[in-house]
Amino acid sequence: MSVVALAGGVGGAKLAEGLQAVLGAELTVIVNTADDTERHGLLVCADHDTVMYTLAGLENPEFGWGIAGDTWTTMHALERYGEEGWFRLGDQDLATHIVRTERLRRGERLTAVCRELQSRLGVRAPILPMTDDPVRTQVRTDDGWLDFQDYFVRLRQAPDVREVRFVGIEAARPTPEVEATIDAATAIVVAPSNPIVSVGPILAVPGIAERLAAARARGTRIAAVSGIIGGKALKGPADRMLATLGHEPTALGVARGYAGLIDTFIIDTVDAALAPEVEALGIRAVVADTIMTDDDSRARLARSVLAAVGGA
Ligand code: FO1
Repeated sequence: MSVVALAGGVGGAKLAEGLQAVLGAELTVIVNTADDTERHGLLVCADHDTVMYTLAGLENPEFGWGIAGDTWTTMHALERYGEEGWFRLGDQDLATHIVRTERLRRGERLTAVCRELQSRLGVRAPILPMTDDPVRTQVRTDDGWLDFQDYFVRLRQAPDVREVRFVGIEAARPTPEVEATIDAATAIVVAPSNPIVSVGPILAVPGIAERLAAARARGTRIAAVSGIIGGKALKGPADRMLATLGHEPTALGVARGYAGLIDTFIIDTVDAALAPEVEALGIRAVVADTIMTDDDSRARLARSVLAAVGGA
């Protein structure tokens, strides 16, 4: 087995953890890097780090991001110097960004640096940045364009999103590791991450969608899990974002966005009535309990997903 998961932040990390529990190193996660941000001179790879800490069993259960039990001493000291403190970096988390930034400055590739961090934390499944090139999500609100973390953290996702762009995407290239992993995949799983700003950037890296299509043409199954349940995102702004961008804020709306890419769509039991409309898109609908509250439910959903892609 060589299963590839495409993932963004917290929802993606939870399913990735369930998949890692079942598959170990037979899983590779390709993560969004368009949420990355520079803070206090350091590169923060938000989605990579959320997935890495989760797969290492270190994640902060209260937030879903950051490290459990982390402290904020350096953050408070930075604020004393007048630095902005709305994007909170814990003391242990800061060590990750210091090491990453230092090694990038020495000329190492982002992928190599991330792989080294993962291995130091004992993560079994490789986590690959979608690209080594800088890509940054920006959202247009009624007040103009904002950097993603400005919208997401500073403004707490309050403004309506009218448009989304991925700055730098045209020049970005998938890494050789991402290309080889997709080419060797026996199954591909799109995690229940925000389809627009978490999965969207991965699919927008020139060459990745074409590679996924080539894998599917060779018979590799591609399934996606809906992150929208009963018309609501479990976490984050995906439901409101879908609506203000002109999509239906339901699992069906997500399925429509993935039509042509996936062959199977996993919807929650509360959305079972949407199955015929999903199937009318030419996508097989699988109904499962998709809410992940603990390790057991993460592994259970992982097994349902693997069964749906013929991998279990
Ligand atoms: N999310 C927040 O809501 N508030 C924060 O202060 C915050 C800090 C942070 C630091 C490091 C990191 O890796 C992630 C962090 N996140 C924070 C999460 C992040 O903004 C989002 O979860 C993702 O970008 C959305 O997928």
